[in-house]
This record gives sequence, structure tokens and C-alpha cells, in this order.
Amino acid sequence: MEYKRGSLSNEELIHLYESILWPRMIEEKMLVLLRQGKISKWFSGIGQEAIAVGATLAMDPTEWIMPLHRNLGVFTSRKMPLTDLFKQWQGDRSSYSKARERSFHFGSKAHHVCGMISHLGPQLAIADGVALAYQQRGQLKASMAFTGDGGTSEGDFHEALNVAAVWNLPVIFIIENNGYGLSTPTNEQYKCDHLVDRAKGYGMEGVRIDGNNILEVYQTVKGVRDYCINQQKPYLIECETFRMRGHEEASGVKYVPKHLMETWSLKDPIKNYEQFLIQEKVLTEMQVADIRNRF
Ligand SMILES: Cc1ncc(C[n+]2csc(CCOP(=O)(O)OP(=O)(O)O)c2C)c(N)n1
Repeated sequence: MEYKRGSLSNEELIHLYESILWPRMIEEKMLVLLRQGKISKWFSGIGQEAIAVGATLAMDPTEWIMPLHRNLGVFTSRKMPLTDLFKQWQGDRSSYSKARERSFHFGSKAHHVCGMISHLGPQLAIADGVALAYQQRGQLKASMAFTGDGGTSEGDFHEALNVAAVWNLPVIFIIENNGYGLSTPTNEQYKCDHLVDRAKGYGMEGVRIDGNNILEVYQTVKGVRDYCINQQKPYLIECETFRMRGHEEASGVKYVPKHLMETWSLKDPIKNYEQFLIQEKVLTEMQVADIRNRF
């Protein structure tokens, strides 16, 4: 994996490291709680954190984000308090969902994170509406919505991208292409070479990037955000990644060929970034251990 730091300072590089480590450490805790029966369901984003974290940090904190079920990194990068998050997943009555559900169908107005719609695709058109509001109020802002590769096969994907293109709305659409939509592999999901090829059909710009490289995600989204605001246009970003765990923790990964798991585990977004920071002498191994212990 090739990391290009560009003009990023050591402080910025370390901030990105701490931000990507945080959701991983929370998830490791969640997997223990799941085995103890203290939580009942979990959608893992392990191995995909660079996308949610890099993209969120590239936006202004007051810009609305529409995340999905694997985007814990959006919630942590917006600094939502841990106690509130854990109350939510444990179904506490005082939680965001008031114990009606214990998953990711919740948001926070204060953090400009919109609760996900379970049907996945409808989340995308909300970003259009937010962008339209920014535009009509003369605010120099963009909105951002996430979808999986499976979500791109829903009709809502077409409607949201087409409207955004025709109405010239400043929306960033992020596809997290993680190889599977539940047990359906991407070769049974779409026929085009790459999902980003669809951008051309809508008359918008698009780019395909390494979704496991946090610097590539962060720098790309920063540039795309400037483009969307300055040009008042949408943009499609396809992030290549892989789902390293089951669709949800109870369902397993029996249908995923072992070699794919092995190849992608070498591309782990945290291990690779950590090695880069040590090689670049931004952090020592001791400092890395200190940060992990502090968390
Ligand atoms: C309309 C609808 N169909 C099915 C589901 C159940 N479901 C939730 S997530 C998911 C897989 C989505 O795949 P993808 O968009 O690739 O995202 P990933 O889970 O891989 O992150 C499915 C089938 C749903 N929530 N809504």
C-alpha cells in the first residue's frame, strides 16, 4: 500500500491514526460483549474503517452525513460520546433509539449524523435534500451519503444520483465496495467493470480509490468536497475494500473463499498505516503502544 502524506503535518497524521484506531478498539470490545450476551447483534466494519473515518474527517463537522450499518467510524469521528453509543447498542431506554432497537438506525442532530433508513438506498436521496437546502440558503457546504455495493442495485441509487446531477447538487456519494452484499458477491451484483463507471451515465465525475488507505480516502474526499462546493455539482467515489467478517456477527463467512480473506488481511487499513507512520518516524513503536494503551 502506498501512502502519500502530501502536505499533512505529523500532528495531522497522528490525529488520523488515533481516529482510525478508535472504532477498531470499540469493535474489538463489542465482539467480547457479543460473546458474553451483553449485546445481541453487530454489523462489523473491521477492515473498512479508513473509509468512514477518512471521509468524515475530510468534511466540515457541521455538514450532514448519511451513514449506514458499517460506519461506526462516522459516529466516532464526529466525537459522539462513548457512553451514549454503548447505551444505544445495549438497548438502554435513555439511548438514541429509546430501546426500540439496538443497532445503527439512529443519528444525532448535534453531530450532523442522520440515522440510517434500514432499506439502505433511501439514505442517498436525503443527501440530495440536504444539499438542496444548503444551496437555497447560499451555504458553502456539501452533504455526504454512503452506500454498499449491494445498495447500488436498489432503484433509489439511480434516483438519488440522477436528481443530484440534473439539479447540480453538492453531494458526495461514497460507495463502499466490500465484495459482498450479504452472501451475494459483486460478480452477481452488477455487470459493469466498476461501479464508478456509472458516474458517466449520470453526467457526473467519479473516481475509484483504495478504500483501505486512509490518506488516499482523506485527501480524495477533501479535494472532492472543494469541487462539489465550488462547482455546485455532485461526485461519485468508489472505495475498494473488503468485508472481513460476516454480514452480521451471527451469519459467518463460510461462503467467502479463504484466499480472499488472506489477501485482504494483508491490506488491513490500521496495521499498514501504523507501519507507515513508524517507517516515516512520525511515531515510534513505543508511542504506538502508548496510544493503544491510552484508549
Ligand atoms: C430493501 C432491503 N433489503 C434487504 C435488506 C437486508 N440487508 C441489510 S444490509 C444488506 C446487505 C447490503 O449489502 P451492501 O449494500 O453491499 O452493504 P454491506 O452490508 O456489504 O456493507 C441486506 C441485504 C434491507 N435492509 N433492506
